[in-house]
Amino acid sequence: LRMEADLKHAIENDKLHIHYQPQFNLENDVLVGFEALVRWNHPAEGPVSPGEFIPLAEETGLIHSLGRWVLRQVCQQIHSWEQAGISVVPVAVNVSSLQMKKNNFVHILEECLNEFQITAQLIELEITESAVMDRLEKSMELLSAIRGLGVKLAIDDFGTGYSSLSYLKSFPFSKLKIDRSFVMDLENDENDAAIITAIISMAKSLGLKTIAEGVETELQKQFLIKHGCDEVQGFLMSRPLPVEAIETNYLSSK
Ligand code: G
Ligand code: G
Ligand code: MN
Ligand code: NA
Repeated sequence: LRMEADLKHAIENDKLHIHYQPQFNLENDVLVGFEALVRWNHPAEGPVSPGEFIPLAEETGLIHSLGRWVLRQVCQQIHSWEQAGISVVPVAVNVSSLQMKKNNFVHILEECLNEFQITAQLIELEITESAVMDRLEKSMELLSAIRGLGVKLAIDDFGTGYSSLSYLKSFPFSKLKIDRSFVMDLENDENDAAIITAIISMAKSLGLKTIAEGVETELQKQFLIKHGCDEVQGFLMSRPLPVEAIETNYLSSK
């Protein structure tokens, strides 16, 4: 109860912040995007993991105001980079299935884009398989509306849910994120290696880009290159970093 009140306070008083994790093209190591990951430094408890406070936010309904805060924060950041003449890459934002279930989601998204005059192509939403598969018809409507704004869509944590390929094909996704759990054991587990190669070739035939997350070793990276994965994200390249470090290490003026 205490944590719930504290989280609410943090959302309402801009006490959360965002770390950005770089994403790279596997062919040429060029920076292609960032994933926005929310962080909470509790005044008494210290850093609380999103693995803890996102579920809390989902249980308490705070996920709607938190999700909106993250989206606004990211749009504001992109706006401020553009104002400063910095070359910007697209930023991927995680969306909870509960946010998608609220019927004002597209409106909130549109509002954020307008408020900060963001080119829609600079925002990508990461949506989990299960969020889509749970309610196919509603999802199709919603995802089409989002795509209609020009915002890109990626399937997060792919391989952990139960996606039907025929539906995957009909939804307007442009990217598929191969879940970290398959990448992790790639070197020791033949099944995981086989699953990854299958996902990549399936994605290719469906016209989807692939990004592997949780890449921690050079061997994993080489495996992904060999099998035609498009992009990578993981500790091998960079941890999620605060804005200042992102600006110093990855961004430059036009
Ligand atoms: O950042 P970290 O690696 O600890 O993230 C843990 C989990 O929290 C991941 O599943 C990630 O998708 C989720 N997460 C991080 N930031 C956000 C966010 O802004 N919104 C939602 N819904 N989930 C997030
Ligand atoms: O569910 P989602 O894919 O959004 O979760 C992203 C989470 O993965 C974040 O918590 C992020 O900090 C974490 N992460 C990113 N790269 C790596 C990595 O290379 N190794 C591990 N163990 N975690 C990672
Ligand atoms: Mn994600
Ligand atoms: Na993921």
